Amino acid sequence: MTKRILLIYANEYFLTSPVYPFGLDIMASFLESQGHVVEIGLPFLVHGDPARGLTTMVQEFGPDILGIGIRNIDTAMACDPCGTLQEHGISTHFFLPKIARMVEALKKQCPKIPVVIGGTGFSISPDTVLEYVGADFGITGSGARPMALFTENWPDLEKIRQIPNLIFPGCKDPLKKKNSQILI
Ligand code: B12
Repeated sequence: MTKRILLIYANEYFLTSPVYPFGLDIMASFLESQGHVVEIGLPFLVHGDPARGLTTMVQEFGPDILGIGIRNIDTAMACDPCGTLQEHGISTHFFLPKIARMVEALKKQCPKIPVVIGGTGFSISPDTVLEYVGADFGITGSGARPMALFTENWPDLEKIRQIPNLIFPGCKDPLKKKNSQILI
């Protein structure tokens, strides 16, 4: 059955140093080849308030499933003069608070749309990032095939929980977190 998937590039740094969403593009091509309708959304680009940017996109596109690509957790710089997180003598720009606010706004607007997160930023520390941003599911490593399985099987939770590399709140299977494929 054809489903509508909105893939969100949650990369605020994209505005400072533009980096194309290659990962989401690969996923979109694969999902389209399986007969689904996919759109890539850039909420940081279209709206000063990314949470409102996202909710507007959701209203316009009407997705069955929402995927969020988290490329960066922070700038990986310990002495960032514009750092938003200043602790233990370091200053870095921390990207997750705005992503958590996007998920919160979406959950208020459409609580039934499942939110799946992925991307290198997420895969660095899957449990912690999943909990921090409040998403329903996370897929570590390469996302195209697991996301297609998710799309095919949603909303059958029993089948969804068998998907390789997929985690969810309370998931206790350590293998799910170790199976990630190397990205490059
Ligand atoms: C190449 C690279 C760069 C190049 C990019 C060049 C270009 N034109 O694209 C340059 C040097 C410019 C760069 C800059 C930066 N980078 Co860089 N970069 C990388 C690197 C090595 C590869 C990224 C890549 O293109 N991967 C290939 C694509 C196809 O894969 P992908 O996007 O990850 O997508 C796959 C999966 O992640 C997953 N996926 C992705 N999205 C989603 C969404 C869902 C829903 C799902 C289920 C799955 C999923 O499926 C995709 C397909 O398989 C990674 C390390 C790595 N091994 O990934 C670091 C990495 C992403 N970069 C990092 C950082 C920090 C940065 C900078 C912030 C550094 C800085 N201070 O300037 C900037 C940010 C730039 C920006 N605008 O985002 C960190 C991020 C970690 C963190 N601490 O947050 C990484 C992980 C390196 C590291 N180990 O520290 N980077």
